[in-house]
Order: sequence, then structure tokens, then C-alpha cells
Amino acid sequence: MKKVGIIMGSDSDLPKVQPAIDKLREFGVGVEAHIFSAHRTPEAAREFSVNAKENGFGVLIAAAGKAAHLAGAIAANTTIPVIGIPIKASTLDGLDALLSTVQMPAGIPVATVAIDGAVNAAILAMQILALSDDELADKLLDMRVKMTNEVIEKDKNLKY
Ligand code: RP5
Repeated sequence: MKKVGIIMGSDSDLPKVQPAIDKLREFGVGVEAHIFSAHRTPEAAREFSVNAKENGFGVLIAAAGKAAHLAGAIAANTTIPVIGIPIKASTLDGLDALLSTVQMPAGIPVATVAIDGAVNAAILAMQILALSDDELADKLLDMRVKMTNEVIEKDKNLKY
């Protein structure tokens, strides 16, 4: 199975990114994480994304805060699907990163999840990989069924 690459702009993003790493590992999906910055280490970010396909990655997740150009800069160098996680890292509560990540010009898409939405980034990455992996697709379906049953149970237990 192809791997998921996770790139974060700073080590300060790791606590927000960790749930994505955990979720992918829980499902047995190979994950490789790096710290590359669109602003501080643009060459490293470029080199990684240019070579991502031949290095066995099927989806890339890019997480960054503030003026978050990382996901777009990664997407510029590959046709592998790129998922952006805007990180809340400033006085603007992540709205800066959300707009920087989501407002891509036509031609270079970034599938942007919610601010700090690491778990959904991981699930979306796996849904993409699952298009050509039935076993992974079944695991994702099981997760949905479990989630549905939990909500039904909570509804039953509601005392009001
Ligand atoms: C962004 O700036 C990073 O993704 C991080 O969210 C934010 C702050 O980085 P540090 O100053 O904490 O390294 O590039």
C-alpha cells in the first residue's frame, strides 16, 4: 500500500498533527512525517514533494499555521492529492491559516480540512488510498458503523 506523507511547518505544530499520525497508524497505514517550512526551508519542501510519487507516497498531508503556504507549495510540485490542515497558531485563532490554505487558485487544489482537523485529514487520506485497497475500505466502513452505533446508543441513554 502507498504511504501517507505528513509535512508540518514547525515542530510547534506536532501536538496538533499527532492525532493524524495516530489515526493512520491505528489503521495500519504507513506514515512518514517531516518538518519542512514553505518559508524557512523551501528547498527541502520542494525536493520532498517533487520526489514524493516515486518514493511511494499516495497522499500528502500538509499542516501549517499563520501565513500557511505550505500545503499550496507542496501541491505545486506534485499531482499526488494534498490535504491541508490549517493550524491554530496565532492571535488570529487559525483563521489566517485557514484562508491561506483553502484559497488556492484554480489548477492547484488543496483539500482543506477544518482548523486543527488532523483526524479528518487522516481519514480523508485513507479514503483516497481505499479507492484501490478493499481491506482499508472495509476498515473505514467498520469505523463508520461503530460511530453510528455509538450515537444511537447515546440517544437511547439520553434522560431528557
Ligand atoms: C508556521 O508558523 C508553522 O507551521 C507554525 O504553525 C507557525 C509558527 O511556527 P514556529 O514559530 O512555532 O516555529 O510556519
